[in-house]
Amino acid sequence: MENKKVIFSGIKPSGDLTLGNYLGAIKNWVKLQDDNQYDCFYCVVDMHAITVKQTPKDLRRRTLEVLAIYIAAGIEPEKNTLFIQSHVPAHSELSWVLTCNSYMGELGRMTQYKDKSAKGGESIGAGLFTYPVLMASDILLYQTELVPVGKDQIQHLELARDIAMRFNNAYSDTFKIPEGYVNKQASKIMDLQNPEKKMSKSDENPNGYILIMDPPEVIRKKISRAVTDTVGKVNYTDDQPGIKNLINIMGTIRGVKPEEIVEEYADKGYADFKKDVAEVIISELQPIQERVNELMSNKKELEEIYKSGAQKASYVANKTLRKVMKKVGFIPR
Ligand code: AQP
Repeated sequence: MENKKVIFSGIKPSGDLTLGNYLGAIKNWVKLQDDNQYDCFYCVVDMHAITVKQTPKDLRRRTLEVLAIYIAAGIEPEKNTLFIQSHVPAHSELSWVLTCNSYMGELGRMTQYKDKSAKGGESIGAGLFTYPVLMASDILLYQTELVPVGKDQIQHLELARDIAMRFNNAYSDTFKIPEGYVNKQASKIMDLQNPEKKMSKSDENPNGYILIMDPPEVIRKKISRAVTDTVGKVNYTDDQPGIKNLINIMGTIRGVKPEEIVEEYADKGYADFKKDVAEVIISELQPIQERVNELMSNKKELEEIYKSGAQKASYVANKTLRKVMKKVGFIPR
């Protein structure tokens, strides 16, 4: 345990999880666990979810469902620390200290803030602006070395690094400087209706995403409706972004390179290709869905997992927090 590198990652329960979350994040985590060289902390970041308005009942269900999906996808609670962010108060405590060590300018440059605030008009929550600092706190509390993320989160990770280095320079070495870990082929799964934009769980058009819990007939329908092009040939190129995205999806699930798929479908049309893509997704997701439903029907098992996870996480997080508080000049409790 002592010599293992620390990994931290999380997903916010702001909507039902998509295939993008699964292939860009969770599937990677499972692989990392099998490497057996890492000490992994996987969190359901419910405090991030409330940066946009949530219905409390849905947030409660989704928080547990995200945890159930982690476990169903193969992340073993015995080998990893699985917990809910709001159960470890150190996250919000460190976040305040780091907010006071961050600049308006750097936070204002975050693309996700710019995108989301552009849609928000007059009533943009301040949490949307400061959320990358909370994410930095999540990562830095565990002396994380590696953060498996999709491409969309790289900018936030860079910010976490900047904040950590600034703090270390001002107060002496406190935080490890984290690195990103991106799975190239699944780094950005795109929207099925608009393949120029990433697949997102909070999208208004449900045809743009596949949910991890979507039933087979819905998956078939969504894939058959996915936007393609008029070329009519399965090529892996930026000129055919819809097809490229479907190749990435199929390739990531099957663990094969895009070129192999292009070769396989050289003599086939889009209809055949799409049919197979749908079936590959369905066979990947079906066992996960069954296990999620099992876990959600008996919450006791989940409760034991998140409670013991929060205890383990708090122990590690509080060690870092105590150092930080001492260094900035707070009186020890
Ligand atoms: N389309 C995607 N392709 C690859 N990876 C993705 N991730 C999200 N979408 C894709 C990765 O999933 C992890 C958790 O993300 P998150 O839910 O905490 O935040 P997000 O990136 O903002 O995800 P969404 O689905 O777009 O949520 P909303 O719509 O609520 O903002 C991260 O590792 C992310 O890279």
